[in-house]
Amino acid sequence: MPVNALPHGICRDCLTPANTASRRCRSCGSPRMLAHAELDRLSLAHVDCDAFYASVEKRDNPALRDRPVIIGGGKRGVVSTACYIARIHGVRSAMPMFKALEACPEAVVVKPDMEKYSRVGRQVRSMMEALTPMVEPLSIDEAFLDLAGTEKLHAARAALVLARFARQVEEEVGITVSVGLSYCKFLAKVASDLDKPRGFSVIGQEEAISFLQKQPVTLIWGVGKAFAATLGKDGIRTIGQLQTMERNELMRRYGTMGDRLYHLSRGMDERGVKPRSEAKSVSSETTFNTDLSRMEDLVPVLRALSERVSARLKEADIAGRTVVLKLKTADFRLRTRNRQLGDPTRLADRIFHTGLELLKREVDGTRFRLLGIGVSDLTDAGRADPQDLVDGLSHKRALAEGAIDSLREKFGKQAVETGYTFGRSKVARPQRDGED
Ligand code: DCP
Ligand code: MG
Repeated sequence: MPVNALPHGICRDCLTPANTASRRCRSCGSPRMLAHAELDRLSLAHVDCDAFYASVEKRDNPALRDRPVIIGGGKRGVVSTACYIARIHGVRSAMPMFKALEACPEAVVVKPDMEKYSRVGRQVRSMMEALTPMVEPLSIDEAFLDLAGTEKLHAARAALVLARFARQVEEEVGITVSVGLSYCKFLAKVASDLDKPRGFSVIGQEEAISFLQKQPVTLIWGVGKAFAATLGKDGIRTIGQLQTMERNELMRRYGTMGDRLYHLSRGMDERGVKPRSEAKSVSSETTFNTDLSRMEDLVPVLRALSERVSARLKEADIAGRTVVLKLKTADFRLRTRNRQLGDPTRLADRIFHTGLELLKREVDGTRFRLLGIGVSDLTDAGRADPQDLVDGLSHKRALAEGAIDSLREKFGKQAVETGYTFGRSKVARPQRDGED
């Protein structure tokens, strides 16, 4: 059924309910109508600011409004983001600046002002939190919101609350957002991207399967380039193909990832919105059976713990900027050492090598009963481990780590051991593990 023939609608400009199939709002004449048969029932949303850094700069300098604007440069020489005018010319995030300027020579380049963007990001977030405590930020400019159960409070259904919110952000903050509304996280996030900028897309239960059928496998969370290539080798390119495969078959081929493919391809996603105010750090530690003092005994433990921390960061799609090493001596004295990185990381290799540097200074014959490693200063993973910043060698390591991750995804955790954990000595085997 075409969207504009459906009954439950709202005008996104004047917020008047529209129960007709009209293309334009009867009240204000706006063509920005939102209509969907399930509009009354859906309450899980993903909100993402449009061309975030660029929009903030345009807001603060109206002379830039109609110009192609690129945020980036600085020491890394890559594009952080480009406004939608610059995107028409092919400019994209993470593109080297020289390429971006080849594509769009008339672009105005603005250096990023992170402090300002964080401030604006926090302002938008607090406006979300005024709607519901169920806000799960994913990064500086995006979050999931679960508005279930807030209809009474707002005297309005979720769709209207969100349309009002989008308008309020424009008026009070001076930037635009795109909203995706659905019944689950996966499709809410997909929806917010469908109609950017200033978008509002709805994916209901009814059309989920048919919508997904035509989409490429890369739409699925966790299917990156490497994994898509693996699927491609098996002849699987669309989500529709996954929809025809049995769960057992997918799990046999791709392990736990297969399970995810099975469920998400069918629009089944049970993950709830988790407000993430609590997590300040991600760490993993272990108490040894026997106290350890030698580098060769401690290093494999550090490696294994770094991998565990990294796995959890990757799982949660976050990264940390400060690496923290924790040691407890045989006489229960606690030592914590930390080092701040230039950019947040979620790579086991960077966590491990930073931890190793810190560990080297502590190993002087002292006997230790506990070793822990973690990261704090958590951020979203988007800005983690920029490829051009890491030196050539560690860039290779990062690529290798990506390859290891996809092998593990395919064959299970035990499939790949690195030189450091391989043959880890019995004495270092943890007696008790802890995480927080
Ligand atoms: N960012 C960055 N480097 C990247 C990706 C993003 O520095 N490789 C920064 C700049 C973006 C902000 O994070 O403005 C938000 O990221 P998004 O992926 O949401 O991108 P935008 O908000 O810029 O654009 P869109 O309208 O596609 O959401
Ligand atoms: Mg954005």
